[in-house]
Order: sequence, then C-alpha cells, then structure tokens
Amino acid sequence: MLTPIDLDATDPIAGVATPPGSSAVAVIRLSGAGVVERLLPMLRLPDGGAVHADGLLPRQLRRMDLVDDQGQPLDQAMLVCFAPPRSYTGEEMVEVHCHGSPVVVGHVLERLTRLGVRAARPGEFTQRAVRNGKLDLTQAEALANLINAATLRAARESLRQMEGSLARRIEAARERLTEVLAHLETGLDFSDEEVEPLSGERMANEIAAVMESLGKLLRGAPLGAHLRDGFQLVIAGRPNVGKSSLFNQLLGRQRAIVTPLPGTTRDCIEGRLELRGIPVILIDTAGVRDGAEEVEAEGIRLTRERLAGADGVVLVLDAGQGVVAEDLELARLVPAGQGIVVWNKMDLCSGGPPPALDLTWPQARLCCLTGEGLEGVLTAIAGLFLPVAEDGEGAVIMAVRQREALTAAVHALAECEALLIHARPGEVVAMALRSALDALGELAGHITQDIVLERIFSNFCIGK
Ligand SMILES: Nc1nc2c(ncn2[C@@H]2O[C@H](COP(=O)(O)OP(=O)(O)O)[C@@H](O)[C@H]2O)c(=O)[nH]1
Ligand SMILES: [Mg+2]
Repeated sequence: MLTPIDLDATDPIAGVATPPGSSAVAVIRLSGAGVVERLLPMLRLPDGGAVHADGLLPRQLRRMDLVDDQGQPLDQAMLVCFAPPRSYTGEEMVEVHCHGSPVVVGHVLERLTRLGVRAARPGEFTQRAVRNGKLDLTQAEALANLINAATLRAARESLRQMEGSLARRIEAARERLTEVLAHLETGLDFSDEEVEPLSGERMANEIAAVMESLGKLLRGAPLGAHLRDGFQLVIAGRPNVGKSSLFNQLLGRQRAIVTPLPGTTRDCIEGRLELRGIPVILIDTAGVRDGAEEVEAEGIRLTRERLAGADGVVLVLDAGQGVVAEDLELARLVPAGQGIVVWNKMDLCSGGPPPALDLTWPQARLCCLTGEGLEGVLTAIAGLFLPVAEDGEGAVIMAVRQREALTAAVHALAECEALLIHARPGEVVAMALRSALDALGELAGHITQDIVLERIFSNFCIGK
C-alpha cells in the first residue's frame, strides 16, 4: 500500500538513484533543508578528520569516507552538494556516490533515517522540482518517458519535451489567451460602453491562432504515442504460408511454434523489435481460412480484430501456390498504404518470379528456411513506417492526461470563438476562455488536482 504523498512536504528525504542490486557505484540522493548537516556524522575526511558543512562547497566533487555509528569506516565515497535553489529539486541537495553494495547502501539509508532523513517515495524528488518551479508537469512526464524510452528516437523526443518544447508552447498559448481575457474583462468593467466590433474580431483571430497551434500539437500526438509505444505490425495470411516462420526470423529467435500443420497458431503472439530506430510491435496471427474448427475460428476472429487496429500489415503469400481468393479477401481488410506483400517459400518457385498479383503494394521475396531475402522484407517494413516517423516536426510524446487537457482547451476555445462570432456578451465569452486557460493550467501542472499529481509521481523510480 502506498501511503498518500504529502505534496507539500519539505522534510529531508533520501533515495537511491541507481537501480537495486550490486553495482560498481550507487548514487544516494538527499534533498531538503539541512540535509548536509544531517549527513555529517556519517562522513570523515580520508585523513580521518571531521567534515564541516562550511568546508563543502556546492558543485564540487569531494572524496570522503562513509563511517558507521561507531565511527568505523564503511566505504569510500565521492560527494557533491548543491545549494538551493541551484539543484534538481530547488532544495538543498547532496549526492553520495558510494560503491554499489546493497549492504552499504542499505546501512546508509537506515542510518539516515535515524538522523532524520526519511526514505523518499517514488518521484518525490521530481515532484519537489515541479513544486519549486524547476520543471513543469509536462517536463516531469517527459523525463519519465526519457527514462523508460525503448528506442533512441523516443528518448530524443522525450528530451526535447523535457527541455521545454511542449511547456513553452503551452506557456505561449496561455499568455496570448490571458491577454485576450484582459481585453474582455476591461470591456466588462465598462460594460455600459460598447465593445468595439473590431476588437471582437481581433480576439476571435487571436483565439483561432492559439487553437491552430494547439491543434498542431494534438495532431502530432498519435505519432508521439507510436514512438513511445511502438507501431503495430500484423503478420497475416492463410494458414501454413510461413507467418510464424517470418515472425521468428524477424525477432531472430524461436518464439512462435512452426509446424507443417495448417492452423498451428491459434492465438496472437507479440514480439518487439527496433527497426531503423522505429519501435515495432510484431504480431503473429492465426491464419485466416474458412471452415476452421472452434478454437481456430476464435483465433481468426482475433486476427481480423488485430488487422483493424494495425498500423501496418505484412500479407504473407506462398510463392509456390500463388494467389487465391482468400488472400485478396484479406488484402481488402487493409487500409491503403498500410500493407506490404511478402512472397515466402521462394525456394519452391524453382528460381522463377513469384506468381502475378493484382495488388500495388510493395513486395518482397523471401525464403524463411534460409533467411534469404530478409533484408528486403525489413526495407519494405521500414518503408511503411519511416515516412510517418520522419515527419517528426509535430511529434509530441504525450501522456493521455496531457492529450485530454489539450483537447479540453481546444474545445473551450472553439466555443469561445463561436460565442465571439455571434457577438455574445463578454461575460459568457470570458467564462469559456477561463475554462480553456484552466485546461492549459492543468496541463502544465499549475492547478492540477493532488490525486492526479500523486498518480503521475508514483510511477517514477524512487531516486527520481
Ligand atoms: N519450403 C519452405 N517451407 C517453409 C518456408 N517457410 C516456412 N516453411 C514451412 O511451412 C510450414 C508452415 O510454416 P509456419 O511458419 O508455421 O506457417 P504459418 O501457419 O503461416 O504460421 C512449416 O513446415 C515451415 O517449416 C520457406 O520459405 N520454404
Ligand atoms: Mg503460425
């Protein structure tokens, strides 16, 4: 059970920033007023002398010994202090770099508790950083995405966001809208004077411009989600054409069961791969055919479902058999531009070209038994996603929460615009405008509910 986070807490905390287990080095972070003073009893100079707080200059790495409560040496460490507000959390901070021995680290943490420094909860350092204005909430969430990024591309986009790419755009939108609201409110104060119609039009233009820029962010969100979670690539085809063999070849290991019996795969099996920097979730499916028995039929139903949600489809065809009606039927379930054809079993084609196919999809030839042609298959798959992924201008890796808040803001602005166009009273427009500003404030974390904050930060690692 997680105890509720006290979001206003400023008491001294400590947490291990490095992963659990033995390691060459472990980093213990401390934050809060007076943490340096509290740590002093555990420190000795390498020559045995006592350490004084005023001897520890901020941002200077110092060699120290860690000692236990009897003053016995425990470990050799490096230590660096940060003076507020120039630290990650904005509070007084220390980082202790000791050896990554779970025994030593455990002892240090336990002793710190007795010295009045409690164990930090997940995300508590970052939460303090947000509270002290070091990061806004979008930057904190981007940081979590950076730490958990599965590909370099996702890491890069997360970093951009952490550096404020999203925060700055939200802030700019808030500033423009606040100005419009000020105009509106001035109009309200002198409500017996007519608000000039031109100013109403100008306001509508401002709002339209902000809506356009927020809309652009929202349009980039699906790509952001793909870069974080992966593009879904479904391998489809009739039974026995070699779907599971291709799945295994692409993953470079034996994951799915391959047999000469049609209908072997009855479930959807997933695997992850990174293809030219793009994260791909590969899905092996049950082959689609008519007249399958119950379990297989359920697998086929799942296949159709997966096809509907896919970002790309590899239609595997048997080069030895050519195209049959069922193949084309499957192809019809795939949206334009999302499919490629892989002619498998080229070895059964006795060196000739694959049979003619009435489809304009990119095609690749393969022999799964030898792996010959796999490069071509990879190129064809990358061709499905690269153009999308490289249109990176608008890629924003957004949490669902961020998307929801942004959508709410855009809706409120659309209402605002409509009200202005219909020359509705200023109070009514101002109300809609305030709710747009609230949604943006929530996005940045200025007015976000505690329960939401708690959920966000509890997903972080302990020492972050
Ligand atoms: N000759 C030949 N046989 C293959 C090739 N690829 C797969 N097979 C065989 O075709 C059968 C069905 O393969 P599998 O991957 O289970 O097909 P799935 O039902 O589409 O998943 C197995 O016996 C495989 O060894 C290939 O390129 N050439
Ligand atoms: Mg199979």
